[in-house]
Amino acid sequence: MEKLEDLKILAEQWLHQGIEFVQQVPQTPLYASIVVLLLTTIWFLSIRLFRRAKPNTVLLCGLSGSGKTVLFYQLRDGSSHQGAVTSMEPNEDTFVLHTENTKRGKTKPVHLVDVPGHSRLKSKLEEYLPRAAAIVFVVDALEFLPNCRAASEYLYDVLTNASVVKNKVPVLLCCNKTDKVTAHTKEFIRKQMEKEIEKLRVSRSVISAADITNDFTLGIEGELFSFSHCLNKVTVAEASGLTGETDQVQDFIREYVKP
Ligand SMILES: Nc1nc2c(ncn2[C@@H]2O[C@H](COP(=O)(O)OP(=O)(O)OP(=O)(O)O)[C@@H](O)[C@H]2O)c(=O)[nH]1
Ligand SMILES: [Mg+2]
Repeated sequence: MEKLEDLKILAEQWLHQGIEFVQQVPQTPLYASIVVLLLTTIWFLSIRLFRRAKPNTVLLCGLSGSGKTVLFYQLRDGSSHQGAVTSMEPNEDTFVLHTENTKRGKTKPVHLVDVPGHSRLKSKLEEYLPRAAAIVFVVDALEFLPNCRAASEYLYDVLTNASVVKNKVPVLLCCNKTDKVTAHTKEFIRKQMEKEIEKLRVSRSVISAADITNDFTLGIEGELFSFSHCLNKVTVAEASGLTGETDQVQDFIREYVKP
């Protein structure tokens, strides 16, 4: 009888130990799976948020009269809205590029901002630069030589802007108005502007020595300036906003604002 009692106690002890074991063992994987589930959810959510936050702002900038407003309407509506006057306010809109309207499938809208070239509105450009995913710097290829210095100074300011350097914002040097045979080629414009920026680099470093701060210095010390020395990618293209030859501009926009 006593033996039977002992056996009963032993069985009860085993049962208790078994229950404790069963309670302990499955809990570890349970916690682990909850943590894994939570982490995966956070990961997926952050990917979604990150994707949504990706900038889609493209800036059109350059001297007054270079053809930014005409280009803006050409990209949006497929027409040039002839008779554009000097813009006094930034012109901005979010849209799917006109040539993509007929395409099936997803096309991400682009937030395009045409920043007037008037010198009084320069502060406006500084407001938009930190938000830019890409910059189209428009140059008048017809009236290029008389404007070469001013255009190079403007481009120098863009390329040395703190947020442009920090975010490595890609820049397209868009040689516009190539519908006219007298327009300069993009190679000529690139070389002339590199030479002009080289001069500015030297003169501005002298000014900087007198304690006027420049955001950043451009190029490689001891070497003649070339756009390929910039930390951000600078490419050159030809376009005609007036006749709608904007393929290279659209390709550039789509490279940085993925459909
Ligand atoms: N031939 C030719 N003329 C153009 C082209 N694009 C613009 N123009 C002309 O250039 C002039 C200036 O064009 P806008 O688009 O107003 O110039 P903008 O860069 O917006 O100038 P701001 O607003 O003052 O900064 C207009 O008379 C246009 O008709 C082009 O591709 N070819
Ligand atoms: Mg304009």
